[in-house]
Amino acid sequence: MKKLLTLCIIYQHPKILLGMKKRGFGAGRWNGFGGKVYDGEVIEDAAKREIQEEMGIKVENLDKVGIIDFEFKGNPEILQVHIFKSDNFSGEPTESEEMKPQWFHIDGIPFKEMWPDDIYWMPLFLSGKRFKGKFLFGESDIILEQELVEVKEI
Ligand code: 6U4
Repeated sequence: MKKLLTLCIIYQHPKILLGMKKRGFGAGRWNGFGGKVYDGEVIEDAAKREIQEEMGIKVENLDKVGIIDFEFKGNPEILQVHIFKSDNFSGEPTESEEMKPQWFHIDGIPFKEMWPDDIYWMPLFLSGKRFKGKFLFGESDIILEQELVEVKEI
């Protein structure tokens, strides 16, 4: 079974906007903004909706830059995360019940407090590349297997 998720990172060079996830899946980690895609919802619309819900801003120009499949050993469910980039938005990033937004300089991205896969694909993200990948996590979210390739189109 495959579950579709979105993940959006606002990138205004030299800073990216991340959020501290306060509850739910990935709580306690800095992450991009996003969540589940509803049945019948266009993936990009789901990303916009989550950004609005999680920090009260509106984004228009989302660029899809990556797709990564995540699997947890012993669990047949695949989380397919569609990763988007945006360089502008309207409104003021505001803390919600789910996320606390914060800007980070790209030389100070808090990888130790992020999902362990982020350190692998973030350099591709920051250099404007597109990518596809697959990560298998074991206990304590240790990476057991990974594949990551740059692609021309997504
Ligand atoms: P609700 O329904 O709000 O309780 P929640 O458990 O908060 O859901 P969800 O599904 O809304 O979580 O969002 C999970 C978020 O985490 C999505 O933006 C995708 C992102 N995500 C999941 N696995 C990730 C991973 N390995 N690396 C990463 N982001 C990941 O950088």
